Amino acid sequence: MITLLAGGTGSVKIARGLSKISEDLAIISNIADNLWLYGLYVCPDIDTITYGLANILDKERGWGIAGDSFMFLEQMKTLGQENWFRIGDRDLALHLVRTNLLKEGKSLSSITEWIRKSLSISTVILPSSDSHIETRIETTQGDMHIQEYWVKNHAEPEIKGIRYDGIKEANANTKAVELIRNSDLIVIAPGNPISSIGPIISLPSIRKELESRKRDVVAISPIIGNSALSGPASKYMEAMGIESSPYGVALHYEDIASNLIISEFDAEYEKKIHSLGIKTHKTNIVMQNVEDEIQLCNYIINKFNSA
Ligand code: FO1
Repeated sequence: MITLLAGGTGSVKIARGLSKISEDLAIISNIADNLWLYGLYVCPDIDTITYGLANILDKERGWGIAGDSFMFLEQMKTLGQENWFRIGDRDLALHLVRTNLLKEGKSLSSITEWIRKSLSISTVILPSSDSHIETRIETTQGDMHIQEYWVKNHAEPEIKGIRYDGIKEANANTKAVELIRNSDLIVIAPGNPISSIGPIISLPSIRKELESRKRDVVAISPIIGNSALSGPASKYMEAMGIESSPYGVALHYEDIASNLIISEFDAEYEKKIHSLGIKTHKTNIVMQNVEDEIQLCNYIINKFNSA
């Protein structure tokens, strides 16, 4: 059994690849980029993984449904509403259903389970917590929700700090903790270490379980050289005082992972990473097509899940 810790756009390729190879895969999904919009509860990372596994994801954008239209959003603009966060017409259905079920008192995890079954997804998708946790970016232009920083403000304001509001009060999903305890292999997706994986591994019971399973935890670097494979990972890492490099990634996961998969071009970082007690494994980590996804996933399974 394999458990994957995942964000959204940076994690969906490995999620899709592993789901094709392993019938016994479960995904623990980040929830700290969730937001309330127009009275709807939107869960971008859960939805990106859901659409990716249902084969309806817009692969070019990395979020939303392929071929979706945005007429609802145009009408919202006509009605004087902000429209910087692009909810598609078909995507809207999921947010409506989820919000209604939440209002009926259902938990986010039971709703996510119901949705993935409705879309005939065999891989289990588990929110890391049923509580609301929110990544806030403190900038020179004020304190804002991560989506406001990334989508509305195009990651332009200077970052002063990043925090996860609600993390202290939140309980980790007990099923997620059990999954980590019982899996043969735990994979950390090449998602953003601060905004995607950070809020999952900062939940104390998940962190504790990962620490005790460290030997079976393998992380995939989202950084090659000093650059992120996608999104603002470098920016957030530097803002948190973490070097943007495979070594910085290793430092961030030092307590919870014993293996790090890095690019074949990053041999220069190996010695420093080994000094942390983390083994390195070099292969192609750029997934440009389905073949690349399968290649990386086969590499992981053959190397770490042969037991
Ligand atoms: N990302 C954008 O850059 N612009 C958008 O307008 C946008 C809309 C959106 C709608 C639904 C959804 O599930 C995701 C969406 N995303 C959008 C992606 C999202 O902002 C981030 O990429 C993830 O939250 C990163 O973890």
